[in-house]
Amino acid sequence: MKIGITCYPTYGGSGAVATELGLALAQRGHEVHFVTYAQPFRLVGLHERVFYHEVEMEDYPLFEHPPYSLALAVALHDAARREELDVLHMHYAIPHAASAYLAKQMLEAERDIKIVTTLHGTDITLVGLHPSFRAITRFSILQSDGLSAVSQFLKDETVRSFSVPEDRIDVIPNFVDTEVWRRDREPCHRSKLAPEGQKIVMHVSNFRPVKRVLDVVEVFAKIREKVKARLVLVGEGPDRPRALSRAADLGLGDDVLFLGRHGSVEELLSCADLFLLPSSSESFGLAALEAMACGAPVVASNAGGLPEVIEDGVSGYLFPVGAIDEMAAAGVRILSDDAFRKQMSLAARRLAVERFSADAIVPMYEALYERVLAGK
Ligand code: GMT
Repeated sequence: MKIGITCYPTYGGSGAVATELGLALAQRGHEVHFVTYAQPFRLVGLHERVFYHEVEMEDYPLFEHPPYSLALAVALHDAARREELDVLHMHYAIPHAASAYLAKQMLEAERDIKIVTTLHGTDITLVGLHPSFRAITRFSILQSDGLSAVSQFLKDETVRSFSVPEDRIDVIPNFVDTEVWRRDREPCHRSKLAPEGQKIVMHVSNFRPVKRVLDVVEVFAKIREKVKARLVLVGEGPDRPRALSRAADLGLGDDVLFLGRHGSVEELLSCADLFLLPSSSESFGLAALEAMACGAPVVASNAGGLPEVIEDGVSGYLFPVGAIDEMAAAGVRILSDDAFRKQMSLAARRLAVERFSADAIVPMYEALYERVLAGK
């Protein structure tokens, strides 16, 4: 098959999954064309059957808000015609599904190109619900030939909030490359991250309010009262200054390390002893899955699709949003008992490999493409 993929190319789980999917599909013999405004951040190196088309934007003084959705529609239309694409696979509904719909209409006289849209999270639970987007989000979802959601939670939310018929949405969970995301990779940064042999607590996100990074700092402060540990924060975003200042107020000093954005998160996660994800909402929690694949137990909130990823008491612990004391107590339990931590680490890795490997998940997308191409 020839597949066009559009995603947000900068940091973020949906762009990461879309890129990993494209690479995995190319490895399985398909031709993949990324159509995005910048090179997807996980698309590094040269890969057979993988191509990148940049969306060109005209910078015209009249455009206070340049119409990216239209430029994307044209780029999708052009790529589809030139490369004879079979399927346009849109990751994150807004505005990608609407742009793909326009491209499909522009091509209509020649042929019927199929659109698959994967719903990722706030396109359904937050942004898509805003009155300025709701109608177009629903319309473009319903116009897609195939739909997938990354968790049952997200499917249910889409059915509830947008009245999309249940049988129109497949649940296809996110996946990880378990060869890349694994424990004890070389180079291992343990000695740099925790030079005095401290336990390593990690959090990776885009530091948006939904991630509750202040809770990460509060939980860590309580853990540190009982266990010699360091908190490694990876990523960048609006709540970073608040987290920094809270860490300073709590007197955490050098025990909190802000690394900012990092190109090889797998190298860092492979030496994490505990991962924290206390988000207020999370349709899936790709970062938690990546941590599990790296053998890090996860303490997270019992929100959204996280219970579909983390098995409570097996690969980590789940608590109500904001339950800082309980999260800290679970963290202390994991970090202060080596045998118990090892057991949880192995279970986390096993779950990631058994349920969320590329081999388990990519065929589900292939089946979805085949179904829409067959007009079913
Ligand atoms: O929807 C978003 O907030 C952005 C999106 C992203 O690009 O990071 O995150 C969502 O998609 C990820 C990949 O499927 C999921 O792992 C995240 O849980 C989800 N974020 C939220 O639901 C808040």
